[in-house]
Parts: sequence; structure tokens; C-alpha cells
Amino acid sequence: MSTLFDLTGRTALITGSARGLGYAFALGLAEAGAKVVINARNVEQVAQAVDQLRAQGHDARGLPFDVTDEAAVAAAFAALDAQGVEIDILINNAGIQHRAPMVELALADWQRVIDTNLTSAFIVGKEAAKRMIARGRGGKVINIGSLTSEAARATVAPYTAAKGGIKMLSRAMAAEWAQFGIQVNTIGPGYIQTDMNTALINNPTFDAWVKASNPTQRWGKPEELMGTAVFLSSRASDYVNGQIIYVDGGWLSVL
Ligand code: GCO
Repeated sequence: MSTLFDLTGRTALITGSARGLGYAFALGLAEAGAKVVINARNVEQVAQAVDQLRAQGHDARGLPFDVTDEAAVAAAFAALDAQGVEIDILINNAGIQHRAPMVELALADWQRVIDTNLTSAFIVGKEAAKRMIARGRGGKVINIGSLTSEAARATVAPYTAAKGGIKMLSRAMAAEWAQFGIQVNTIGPGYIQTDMNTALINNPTFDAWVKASNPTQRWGKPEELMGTAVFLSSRASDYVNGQIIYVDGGWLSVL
């Protein structure tokens, strides 16, 4: 089998990977041979995810930290340095949702979403890229966008602004880091069956809207995002930079 998609010998840090899409990304990369570093703020959830991956024979370790806390991120990378763990692949997946009409939205809630969904990618990406550049053997950064990187939905303004920013942050990172052999791209998930979307899935009107709005006529599954993450983490994408790949059932491509 081609080694083009083989991640053996590479180590990946996936933020927000104790569950949902982040866990699916971690599992997908592990199945392609990568060692994976699991992150979330919750120590117990990180430990559970690590145990699940190890039970499947994968090389996994935990690294709980708050992606919005610059000092905590620096300390986490210092701990990896001390352990001799070098991050070759970073997936900035950590994200939250807050649904409210803008005229009722508190600034604190706006800021919390922007900090978690956008600024964290800068904070964590900077720490990872500094080390990738110093090592001189390139690397991969994958930022996680959304359909709202392209089109807006009412009542999720901070999430939409953050995900639009993520698409352009990937391009800004590519502009500065491509010369060092680092590829930076974005994955744009459609409506996927994750905990964050439980309220939407259980709302018959919203559920019907999702199924009517994409030609595949269904919600996506977290495991359906694994292949794109492996592709963008592997040698197969060494000349792909600054792109966004929508894994959305065709939503954005069909009227
Ligand atoms: C929402 C959802 C979306 C999806 C996804 C769509 O409230 O509309 O949470 O944001 O999670 O981002 O691509």
C-alpha cells in the first residue's frame, strides 16, 4: 500500500480532542500510524480518551490545557519539550458554540467564542510553528472551520466571525510558514452529529432544514472527517497550502 498517507513516525497534537470531531481526528491520525497527543481542559475527559485510544492499540498521551491561556499553552509545549515530544502535526480543533441574537449577546459571550474558536489557533499555532521552523523538517497545521467560514446563519455571529477568521488565519499562516515546509490548511465540516449540535439534531424543524439543504440529505458523521484530516496531515498534501476543504455533503456547492 502507498506510504503517501502513512503517518508512522509523526506526532500529532489535536486540541479539543477528548470527544466529538477532535476525537475523530485523533483516531483517524492514529489509525494512519501517528502518535497522538489528546487535549482538552478537562483532565478526566482527556484521560478517558487516551485510555480508549490505547485500548485500540494506538500510541496516545494526554496533555490537558486551556487553549485560550497563553501561559498554559507555553507551559504545555515546554512540558512536551522536556519529554522530547516533537509535534509534527497540529490540528486546532478546540471550539465552542453560543447561540443568541446579536442584540441580546453579551460581550463576554462574544469574546469567549472568539478566544476559543479563533485566538487559540494563533496561540497554539505559534508555539507549534516556532518549533517546526527550528527543527527544519516542516510540519502540518490544520485549522477547523465550518460552513460558517463561508456563509452565515442567524444567531451564531461570534462563531461565524471566528470561523471566517480561521479560514483567513490559515492563509496568513501559509503566507509566513510555507517557506519552512509547513502546510497550513482548513477543514470545513458541514452539519455533523456531535455533542455541540445535539439541540439542533433533536429539533425536528432544524433537522429537516439540514436534510433539505444538502444534496446528501443527511447529517455528517464525525468519522467522515477522518480521511480529510489524514490527507492534510500526510505527504500527500505537501504542495497544498492555504486551502479549505469542505466536508459538507455538497451543501455549499448545490443550490
Ligand atoms: C450551528 C451549528 C454549526 C455547525 C457547523 C456547521 O449552530 O449552526 O453549531 O455551527 O456546528 O459549524 O458547519
